[in-house]
Amino acid sequence: MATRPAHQSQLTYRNPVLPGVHPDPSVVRVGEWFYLVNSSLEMFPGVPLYRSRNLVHWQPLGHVLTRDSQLPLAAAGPSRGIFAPTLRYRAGTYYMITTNVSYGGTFFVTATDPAGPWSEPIWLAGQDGIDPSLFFDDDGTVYLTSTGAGPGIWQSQIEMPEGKVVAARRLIWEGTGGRYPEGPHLYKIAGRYYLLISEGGTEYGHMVTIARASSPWGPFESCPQNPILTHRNTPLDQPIQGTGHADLVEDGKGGWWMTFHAFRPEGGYWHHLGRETFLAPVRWDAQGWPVVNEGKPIALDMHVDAAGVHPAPTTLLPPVRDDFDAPLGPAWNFLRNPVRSSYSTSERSGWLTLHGTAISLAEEKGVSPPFVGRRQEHMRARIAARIDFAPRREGEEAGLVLYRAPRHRYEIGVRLGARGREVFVRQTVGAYVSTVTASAPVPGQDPLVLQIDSEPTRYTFACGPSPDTLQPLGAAETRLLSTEVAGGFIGTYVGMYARAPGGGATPSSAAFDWFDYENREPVP
Ligand code: 6LW
Repeated sequence: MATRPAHQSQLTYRNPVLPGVHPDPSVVRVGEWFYLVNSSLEMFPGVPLYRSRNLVHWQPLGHVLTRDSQLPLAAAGPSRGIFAPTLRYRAGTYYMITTNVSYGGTFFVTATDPAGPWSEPIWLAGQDGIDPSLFFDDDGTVYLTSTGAGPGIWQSQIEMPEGKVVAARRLIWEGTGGRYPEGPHLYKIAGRYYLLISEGGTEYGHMVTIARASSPWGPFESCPQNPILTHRNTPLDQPIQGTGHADLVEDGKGGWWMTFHAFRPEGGYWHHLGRETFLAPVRWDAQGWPVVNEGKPIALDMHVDAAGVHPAPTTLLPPVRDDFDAPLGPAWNFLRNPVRSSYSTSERSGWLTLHGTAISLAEEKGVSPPFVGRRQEHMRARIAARIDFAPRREGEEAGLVLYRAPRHRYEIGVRLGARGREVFVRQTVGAYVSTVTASAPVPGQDPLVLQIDSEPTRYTFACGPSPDTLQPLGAAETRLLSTEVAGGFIGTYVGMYARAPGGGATPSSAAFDWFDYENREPVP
């Protein structure tokens, strides 16, 4: 059993280590690098991939699923598509296994360089269930562990490279009695097989439990301290809730760590940024069971003994402004499979051009509206864009959107009103309410700056000819974009959109000069 070396040092870091919607993290170490993936649901490209030298500062490497052939999302409604992935490495090959719950089910892809290219999917027909994980035993045997035919954790033995099933699936552990045993990962640690899972559902009752056995098939003995991580009984003023869906990693220097997701409610039982990736230290006790964060609740500001990681920051803060001088970087996502002809960074050099179509943000599936967005990662942020848009027809509009779901979104956009061009704020909350809550004339054709100021419980909107001449356009509640209101598994995105419902004539296109995303969290 690995123990911490005596020469420990203090590591101070801030949770979440990947803020904004980064659910179901899975982590692997290869040499000096850690790699981490998350679920991406209905967003394209799929499965964001990060690397780090210290588990705290993560650098985006792009996405695992970058081609339509790997990621058919047409049928993916809100919060469907790609569920929890697992990332593993074996003998020069990286494996990412996940489930497209909207098409095809469970599949894996491989790469020799995690930055890609990744292979075409190898579909595992008949492997129903979610949250697949791979474990490569020392003798080369490959186990596929997931949810399955009934409650509990199921496992089969497969053979690479094609994932052929060589030992049929069977139930290996039912968990400790919590609902939805899921998110399993099997490890061999100090000669024993450990099965880490989550139970209780991905809400306030979420928890992480563990069991061990001398064989990968069990019988599994539950850890007497289960759940080894949960915030289900912490007071609501505890800023972190819903801790679950974990993975374990050894840092190469004797230290162990757990990545998991959790969420941060604001103003009551509401969280609008989705499930975010957190990090906690793990110690093994004298009986060989893992102790997460010394059994204490997880904090936003962590102070831990850490010999194995380098506390010095290794990543630079991403720039505030995207000038669209280059093709869109890895922060940007589309809804389902994008219609490529709707987007261009070359048509007008230094601008992002969006060609509106009849497809609106209200569409649930089957089509992809012109939308390009990024995660809202911070409770406090300034989001702004300079837009050149002179609509010629009624119904055409373009602007910024806070997008949580087709029926849960706020737009600050530009359109033709009864008396000419106007800027408006529209709040869509549920199936029956979609209201313009503010509008103001913006005559002429000059470019405009649209801005959203985000605070923990409120967004405020503003518009003007330049960033220092903005006029307010009212406010909206963050909680109406929360998981508790909107449902689903994703978090809030902020992006640019365009719409042009009229068929036939060439629609007015919208061009964005720049997009700012400025983190305004207080510096600790
Ligand atoms: C994921 C499941 C879960 O597959 O949420 O928190 C699902 N747990 O394990 C989708 O993100």
